[in-house]
Amino acid sequence: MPGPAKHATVSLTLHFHPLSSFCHKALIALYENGTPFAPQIVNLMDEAERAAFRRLWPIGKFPVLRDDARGETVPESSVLIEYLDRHYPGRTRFTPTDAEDARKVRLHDRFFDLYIHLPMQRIVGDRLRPADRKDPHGVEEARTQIATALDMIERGMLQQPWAIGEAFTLADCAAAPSLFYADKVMPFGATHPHAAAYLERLKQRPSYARVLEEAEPYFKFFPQQ
Ligand SMILES: N[C@@H](CCC(=O)N[C@@H](CS)C(=O)NCC(=O)O)C(=O)O
Repeated sequence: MPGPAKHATVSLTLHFHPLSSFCHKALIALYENGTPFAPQIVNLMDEAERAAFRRLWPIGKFPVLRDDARGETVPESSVLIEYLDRHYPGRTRFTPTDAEDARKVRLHDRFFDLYIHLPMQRIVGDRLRPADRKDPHGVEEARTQIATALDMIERGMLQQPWAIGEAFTLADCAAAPSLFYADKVMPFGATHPHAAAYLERLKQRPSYARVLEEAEPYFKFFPQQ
């Protein structure tokens, strides 16, 4: 189980699932700074758990962070990470204080979410559809989108370790799960060596290595085809 055991002083609860890519993004941020939190795995296949989760966040998508100390419910991975940075800061700062640097970080965060992560989800989602409800055109569009984005990453990662330079930021939290799962549906090691080396660095990062280790027992549920 990720995170420390729940005790009286832990005000943060993360509602998540270990296989969920957007939850990986939030977990990376929590593990980067050793932020104490109580992990709450949500099984969306269970009607009661799904209903309880939707009472917290009617959109029904995780991760969602509940902060009892501040009386806040914080959905949306990017917003959640900025919330942690503001109210529970640690050694790794996810959004730079300089406004121009922060703009670059947010642009890269949007880039990874919108042009790698969401199309990757679309491809995986199609694998879960019934045979007569497939969307080959949508999958083709998603593949083209990912290919374009990978070309951009390949050029961008020529000379720097992390998404916007020397510092690990929100953008890298977004990059890790999106590239990890994109590589599963559209392996890019042979075509995009710099993007692949970046993914390897992300996987070696202790925070993401821990997320992946904890997700390991669940990977058998990932649809391979
Ligand atoms: N924009 C959201 C996306 C979250 C999202 O898509 N979560 C997926 C798991 S990776 C989910 O909850 N899927 C369950 C569902 O849609 O029923 C974020 O950044 O947190």
